[in-house]
Amino acid sequence: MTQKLYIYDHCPFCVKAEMIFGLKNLPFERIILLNDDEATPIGMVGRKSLPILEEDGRFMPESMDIVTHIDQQGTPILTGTPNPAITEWISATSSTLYRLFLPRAACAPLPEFATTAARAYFLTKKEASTGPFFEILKDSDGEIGNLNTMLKMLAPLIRSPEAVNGTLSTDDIHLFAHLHSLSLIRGIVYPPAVEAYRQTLSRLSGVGLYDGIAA
Ligand SMILES: N[C@@H](CCC(=O)N[C@@H](CS)C(=O)NCC(=O)O)C(=O)O
Repeated sequence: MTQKLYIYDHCPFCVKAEMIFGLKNLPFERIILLNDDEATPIGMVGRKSLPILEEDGRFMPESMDIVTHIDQQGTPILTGTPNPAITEWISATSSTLYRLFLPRAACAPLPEFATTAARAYFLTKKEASTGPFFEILKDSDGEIGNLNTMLKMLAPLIRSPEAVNGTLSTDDIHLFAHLHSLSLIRGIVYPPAVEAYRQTLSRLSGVGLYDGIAA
């Protein structure tokens, strides 16, 4: 049985679902939808939201439901206890991260934006909540500086480059997805422990970082 995962490349929730396949070395078919394709996800699960897992003709939405479901195939690997400090760090950095991330994603050479209509759909939808991307991009040095300060606080929380708390847990799914989005932002400085962690998790999960296209 080949499991199909419908995703957008830039989507942090989709990264979470992809990670569990890579971490467990399980094969899956990676299907990237155009961002303005509403019919496909709505036809599958009744709403336009990815990721969606297709298994035996059945469809499962919700990234962490997919992670749990796939982790339960064979021997589970996300056995570590989460650390509330990681959740706090993620939530303290989320709004700045996504404010800086969305305008950069809108310009990035990603397959979900392969048509002008798909890219315009994303831009229009996201600008409606963030305000004009032009304003965000005009002056992001201060916010990048704040994220760099926060990364210095993350470094001592990383117990091992292979698992933030020493043993793989759902914290690794959430934290790496967050760092994956961050990798699209140029000017971010990774302390050595954070750099070792994000490179190792990228290798172990098979999810590439955006360093090469950071803007
Ligand atoms: N709770 C959902 C959230 C998924 C989600 O928000 N996906 C976004 C992409 S990052 C989406 O599909 N949005 C549709 C749209 O913006 O058109 C999950 O964890 O899977």
